[in-house]
Amino acid sequence: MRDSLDELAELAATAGGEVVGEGVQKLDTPNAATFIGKGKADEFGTHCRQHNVDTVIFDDELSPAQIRNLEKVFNCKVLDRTSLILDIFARRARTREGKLQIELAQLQHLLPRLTRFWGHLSRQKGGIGMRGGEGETQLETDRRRVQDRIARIRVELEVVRRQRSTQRQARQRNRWPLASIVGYTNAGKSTLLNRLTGADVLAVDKLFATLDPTTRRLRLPSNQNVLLTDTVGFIRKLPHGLVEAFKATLEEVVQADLLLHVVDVSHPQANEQIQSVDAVLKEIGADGKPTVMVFNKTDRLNGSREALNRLLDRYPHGVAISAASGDGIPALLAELGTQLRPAREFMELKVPHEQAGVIARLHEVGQVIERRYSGKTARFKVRIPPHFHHEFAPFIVRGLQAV
Ligand SMILES: Nc1nc2c(ncn2[C@@H]2O[C@H](COP(=O)(O)OP(=O)(O)OP(=O)(O)O)[C@@H](O)[C@H]2O)c(=O)[nH]1
Ligand SMILES: [Mg+2]
Repeated sequence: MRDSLDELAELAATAGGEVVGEGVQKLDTPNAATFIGKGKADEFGTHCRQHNVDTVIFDDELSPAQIRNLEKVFNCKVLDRTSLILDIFARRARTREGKLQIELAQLQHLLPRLTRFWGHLSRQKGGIGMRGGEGETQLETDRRRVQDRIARIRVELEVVRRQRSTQRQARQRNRWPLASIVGYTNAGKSTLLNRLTGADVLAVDKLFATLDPTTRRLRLPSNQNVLLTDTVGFIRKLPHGLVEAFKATLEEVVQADLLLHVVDVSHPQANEQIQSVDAVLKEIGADGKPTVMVFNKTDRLNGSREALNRLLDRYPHGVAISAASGDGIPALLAELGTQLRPAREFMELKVPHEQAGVIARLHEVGQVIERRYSGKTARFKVRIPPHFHHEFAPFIVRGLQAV
């Protein structure tokens, strides 16, 4: 409860709010009309008036009726956790696709509220919540127009997605294995991608710094190539609409051959964050994939490695690193190589020297373990992914055991 509230405060700050107070109430069942009890609501109302509060945010999802009733008592805007997360996403989205997806999720979240209380919602201006451009005008329109907009976004998204899938198909012709970096927001995913590939992805101490996926090629010391994608961070109680909206980003995760699950081990809630990430992975159908657990930020442990050791007991193949300092990166690369290896065939090839293209291709897609030149041909012992088999079939001397 405490940590969830701390996180909510951090989310509010991320959305540009200043937190001036907070409160908790234990109830067996939420009050149907006001979520919290009447007395507590009045108490909050007084506090709001005294401190000129303009927004109250609840760490749960509220019904449209609860929001309306609470706004009457507080005499200020009331948001739930879902609207707050949507708001942050709306501020961060950069690509056309990202923007469309978030607007869609926001409109869908607002629609039931618009249906009955749009007059009330139209009062909302500025601050945290729906904002800017299309969003603000939507609040002043009727339900019909919101629905029309939703329909138009769906069509546009379909077009953008088709383009993306063409790009993906082009990449798949290359058939390098795909690895996705997943993890709780702020765990250090982008820092890791930057560290491993020299990418230039924004990595800052903010929740949801990354929304749009970035993919870079990583060449392992074992000469294996892998396409590494940095993805949107996960969070507990991720609004369901957002999971839907981010299917495109998360498609990279669903298609991945391997997941790197980055955990901030210096965070007191590391275990809960792992569970939240696993829950989202399950929800999008990406559970059960080969996964390398990456225990990040070891530089912040200050000698107290107890929590880390417990995690390493639980995940024996986990790797402890500091993406910031580079500590443990060689071990991580080795583990990635091991995890990807089963997807490779070991074979011996004989290629005439004049087939320079074939030799170049071999180095590009395969891992050359041994090379010998004799007369007109070059002999290679290589490990290549099975789907390249046909390209080199004419040159195979013998297939060795898969290792
Ligand atoms: N001390 C320390 N800080 C780190 C390490 N890795 C990342 N950070 C910091 O943690 C913060 C978040 O890092 P990001 O790489 O943006 O995290 P992310 O997982 O991509 O976060 P989102 O995209 O917001 O979900 C940044 O301030 C990083 O500098 C690490 O190994 N050690
Ligand atoms: Mg990031």
